[in-house]
Amino acid sequence: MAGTNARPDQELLEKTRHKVEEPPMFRVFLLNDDYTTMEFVIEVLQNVFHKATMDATQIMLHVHRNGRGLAGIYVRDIAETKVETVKTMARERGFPLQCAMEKA
Ligand code: TYC
Repeated sequence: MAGTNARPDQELLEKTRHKVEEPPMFRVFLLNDDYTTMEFVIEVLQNVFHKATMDATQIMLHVHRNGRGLAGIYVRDIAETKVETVKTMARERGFPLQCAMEKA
């Protein structure tokens, strides 16, 4: 029965294509505090968010001066894991560094 379908293949493909949606994205922020060292924040931005040293330094200084700063934008699962990783690393080192996520 191949080729007897009333709907042409191209039409099927186009209808399918419209159904593809991007996943919701989440912004992950670092928050400023008075006790976490600048070196540790840079280390977090390099190791967890894969920032180059200069970018990590700029983001850390932005957080220090403005209260919070964007570390990255990810799908929900990845964002949640980054937030947990930062909190665990900070706790292990005795720093109060806070990390939060919000829908982009
Ligand atoms: N404010 C901290 C200090 O002066 C540095 C700091 C920067 C802490 C960014 C947290 O997310 C942060 N040592």
